[in-house]
Amino acid sequence: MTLRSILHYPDSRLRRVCSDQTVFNDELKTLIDDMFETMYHAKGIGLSAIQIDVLSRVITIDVSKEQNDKLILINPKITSYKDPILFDEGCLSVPGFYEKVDRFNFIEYSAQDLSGEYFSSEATGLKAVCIQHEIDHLDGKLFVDYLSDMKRNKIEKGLKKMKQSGADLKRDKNPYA
Ligand code: QAP
Ligand code: CO
Repeated sequence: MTLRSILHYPDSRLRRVCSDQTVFNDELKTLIDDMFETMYHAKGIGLSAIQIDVLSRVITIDVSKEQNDKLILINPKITSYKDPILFDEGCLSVPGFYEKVDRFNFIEYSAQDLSGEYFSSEATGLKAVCIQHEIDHLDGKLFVDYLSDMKRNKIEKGLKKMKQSGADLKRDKNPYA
């Protein structure tokens, strides 16, 4: 297992569109192991491969407190949305910043698993929002795109200052937020 480094907004590499994952081999298993390790280490609940600079439609999620409820989504698609909700969201690529985003509280989705098998399921609340957030990443989209120019600029400036100062981007509270 290897910790991978996470790209940070406004890195343009986060703006690319990811390709379908078409091979289900040991290399994919290693990628997913590394993604969980990287995500857990950073105290995240969701990570998309593009955030570690891999351009495949691969997502790891675990919204449990105990970090023992792994969900792997490969080539996921949301098939229905219900119940609009305003949800306070963050992102491992935007450390220290949280803002409210328009999402849906219930979704149905389908995806492939580690062996390439198709499955369908549904999700509510935090898990549903996390899936919507992570699928956005696969299309080069970030939660900051939903915010006002003012809020987005504030976040960009804050992250820049933080990088200049060499502050620990993993910290829960960003002094520049
Ligand atoms: C997406 O984000 C998400 O700023 C996943 O200092 C987040 O795992 C969906 C994190 C919230 C729904 C609600 C962020 C960790 C983790 C930070 C994450 C930080 C440390 C974000
Ligand atoms: Co994110």
